[in-house]
Amino acid sequence: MITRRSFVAASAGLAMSALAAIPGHAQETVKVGLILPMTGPFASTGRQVEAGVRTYMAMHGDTVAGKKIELVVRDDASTADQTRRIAQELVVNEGVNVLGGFGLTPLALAVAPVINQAKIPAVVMAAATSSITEQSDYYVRSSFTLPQASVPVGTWAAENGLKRVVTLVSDYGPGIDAETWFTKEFTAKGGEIVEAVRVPLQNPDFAPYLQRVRDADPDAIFVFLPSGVGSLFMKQFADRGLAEAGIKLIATGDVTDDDLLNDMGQPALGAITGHHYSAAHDSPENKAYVEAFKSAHNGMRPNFMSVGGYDGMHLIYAALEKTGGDATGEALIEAMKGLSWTSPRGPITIDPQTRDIVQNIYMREVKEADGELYNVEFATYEAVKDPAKAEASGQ
Ligand code: VNL
Repeated sequence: MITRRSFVAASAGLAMSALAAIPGHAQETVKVGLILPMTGPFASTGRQVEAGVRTYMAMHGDTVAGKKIELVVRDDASTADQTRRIAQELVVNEGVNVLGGFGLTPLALAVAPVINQAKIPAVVMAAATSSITEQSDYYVRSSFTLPQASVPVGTWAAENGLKRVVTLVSDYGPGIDAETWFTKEFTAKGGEIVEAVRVPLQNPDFAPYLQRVRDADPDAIFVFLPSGVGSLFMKQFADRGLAEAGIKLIATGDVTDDDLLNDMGQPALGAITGHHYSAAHDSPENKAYVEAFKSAHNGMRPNFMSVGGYDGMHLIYAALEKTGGDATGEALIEAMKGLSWTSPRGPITIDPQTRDIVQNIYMREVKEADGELYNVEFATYEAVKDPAKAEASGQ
């Protein structure tokens, strides 16, 4: 006997399965949840990543494989507890298909339990400690790693007459990575580390450390500081007279961040850095990117964080195209592995084994052109894999 209640239940079930049978119907929209520091000391990173993502969507539209891409942006104020809480909320209440963003390493690491449970990809667009992508099979990276950027600086330093170097890094994941991998490469090629200084991530005062560096009288100082902190360092570097003392500044490009470089002024001139992106990179893809980015963002200059956002969005679009619009987590993460494309930074690939990015690292010098400061590229190390993982997998 068919009761009214069971009839209603049966037709509701039928309606549900009928909907599911229409290809893509229940999934017309693919939701991308971006979690970024939009306030606090690392707000410039949030602003740049979001602007890179939005520039990608402005240049490539908001429909992929028949799906409309919807962006949800949330501020975690650089607090890992918030990152995790927001990730949970985005998965449960918003039903996001992909997470992205993550301005600093501890913020990226905070979402591992969430993505493991939800089985959805987290595109690491900014954070850059090598080991992040090893903490879950659902991480994939569009930024860079510190070992990847630091080894070429070590090679360059050893091959260009620098013998005695002091290292100075922020005392957390990416800083330790930078110190470890620069040192490994530089000492293997005959260089000597005179002193290794680690400064706190929060509110660093460089003056006392810089006095010590000056006293040690090295040929150069190798520096890693997260994006946003370089201006203060540059000012104290100049105030302490290190350049006049003949101490050369070498660094990863985080220190001469394109967003802040013009404000650093004269003291930054001549700094030698290794990195994956410069606003001055000479390619048609980059010219188009810089122009679109600036015109949509009041003339703001894109930095390396912005291309992490831009390419992270490309990764999501290209994966959706490859799956024919299937936005389930497993399908997307599988589709992301091995993708290659030409970014504004140059050619890049997602290593299918590690889900980490393989890219060129450029050596650059800060120079003045048309009244502005730029990181001008002068040498290229091609298709650099994250060296920390190449070693782990015996490559
Ligand atoms: C990190 C690495 C953050 C490089 C950065 O800027 C950076 C990180 C905020 O992994 O925490 O430039």
